[in-house]
Amino acid sequence: MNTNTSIVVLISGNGSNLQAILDRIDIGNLDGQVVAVISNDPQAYGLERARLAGIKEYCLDHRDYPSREDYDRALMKLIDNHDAELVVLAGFMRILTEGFVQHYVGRMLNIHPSLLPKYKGLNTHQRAIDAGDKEHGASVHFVTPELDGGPVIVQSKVPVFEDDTASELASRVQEQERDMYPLAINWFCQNRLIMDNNKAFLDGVMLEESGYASD
Ligand code: NHR
Ligand code: GAR
Repeated sequence: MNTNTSIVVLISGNGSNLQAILDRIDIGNLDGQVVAVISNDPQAYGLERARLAGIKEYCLDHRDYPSREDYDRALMKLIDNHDAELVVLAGFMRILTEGFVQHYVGRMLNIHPSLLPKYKGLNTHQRAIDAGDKEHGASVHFVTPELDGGPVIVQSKVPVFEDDTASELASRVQEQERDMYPLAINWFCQNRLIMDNNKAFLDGVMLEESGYASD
């Protein structure tokens, strides 16, 4: 069943996750439509990707707003103008205020480049290398007011090699992201994925701390 969920994607940079989502929709493997792409950074290449795909793209530069509250209010208005049913953070680099998050709670997802609960926040690849971790990865989670603290939906692991640089490790992680994010988004669009009581449920089954089918 094609539910054709309306999705707004928030980006700050390259937009390779955005591209993976658009590609998956194109080939008919994701039951949603991206109705708008919004970046906080005018330089974001992801805006060009949206343009090329014929999707409405907006830049809402946080530097034009006096406070986070003002910025988030404008962002919320823009998103709600598109009747978004799902908000997808795809490399979005601004922390969102509690009021904003509450407005979308249960219908906002993020992909974070670490095996949560490890390495919340920024610079995750270097932190995994510095800690001598043998494995690293990415997590898709529901966004809650606690930064990178919402319930995990799915994780994917990659090995860390001894001579890895942060950018080599980031590329390995991003290869996994391209598959796992569209997968989780599709679950949401098919009404199979919900958040209740700060827990994620897939097909009515509560997901464990590390998400779906992780080892
Ligand atoms: N907001 C809330 N309330 N909860 C989450 O879980 C969020 C969120 C906003 C963004 C993505 C997150 C990530 O996956 C995300 C999750 C930005 C920062 C950050 O420190 C941290 C985590 C994430 C995104 N941003 C700086 C800030 O002052 C700016 C950094 C920059 O511009 O380079 O907002 O990692
Ligand atoms: C991705 O690796 C994503 O996990 C990470 O940024 C990259 C964005 O790539 N997200 C964060 O660090 C969020 N703070 P993309 O712009 O090519 O999708």
